[in-house]
Amino acid sequence: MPSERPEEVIYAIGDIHGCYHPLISLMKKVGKDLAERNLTERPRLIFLGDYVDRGPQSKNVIDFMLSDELAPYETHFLAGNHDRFFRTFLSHDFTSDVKLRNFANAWLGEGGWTTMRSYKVFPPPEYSNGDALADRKMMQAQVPEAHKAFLDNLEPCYDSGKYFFAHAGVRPGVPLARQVSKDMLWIRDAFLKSKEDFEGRIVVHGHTMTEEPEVCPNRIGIDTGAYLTGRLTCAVLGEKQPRFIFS
Ligand SMILES: [Mn+2]
Repeated sequence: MPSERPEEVIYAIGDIHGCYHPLISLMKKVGKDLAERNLTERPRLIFLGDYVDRGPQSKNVIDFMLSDELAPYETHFLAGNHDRFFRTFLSHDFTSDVKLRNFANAWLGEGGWTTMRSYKVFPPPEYSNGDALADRKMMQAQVPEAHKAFLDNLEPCYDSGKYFFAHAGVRPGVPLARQVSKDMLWIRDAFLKSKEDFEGRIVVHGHTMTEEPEVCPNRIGIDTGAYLTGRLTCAVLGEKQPRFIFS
């Protein structure tokens, strides 16, 4: 259900992908932006998912999400497709070693090896035998319980009433209340090319990289490819026009 609260300000941050230093730099600037305001309540801070993979410091990024640094904000942590890869590798009940291996190799190909290394597990370029099982056991031992709980508790979306936040976007033609996780984690062209009015909401998303934040009538994309560019983006919403803060 949409929240009925006045929207003084909402900060939304795109795909972090293990880029801890850009995250720290960005959060300092967001903190300064917040200090310059006179808000009557804690502002909302929405993370659009993809905390892990590709960049070097996934573990530090999740530590930061669990730290007191975020106390000034009402936080909402959305799930990204990469966070789902990580959680599945850790805890899915694979029915055979081959299925685990195939999944592990798919995750390695998506940059999962950087996440494993950040937890001090060092996978081969590709699994060919029972090694995936051994590495999974090591990861299960190395990843703190609080990190597992963080992955388990990620939200699929957040609806502020004026904005609808989801990692990848939404499926056109489907009511917002009936969107499914698979679309909100993975969708690209069908959403990106859509001119649909999404029940009056502007959909705020990451997942698909653009050089600059992309502001359309029905959506705002803020994945500026931090792991390639070092540039992490925060959208500042709730004023007349969206604004952006960069790391
Ligand atoms: Mn991503």
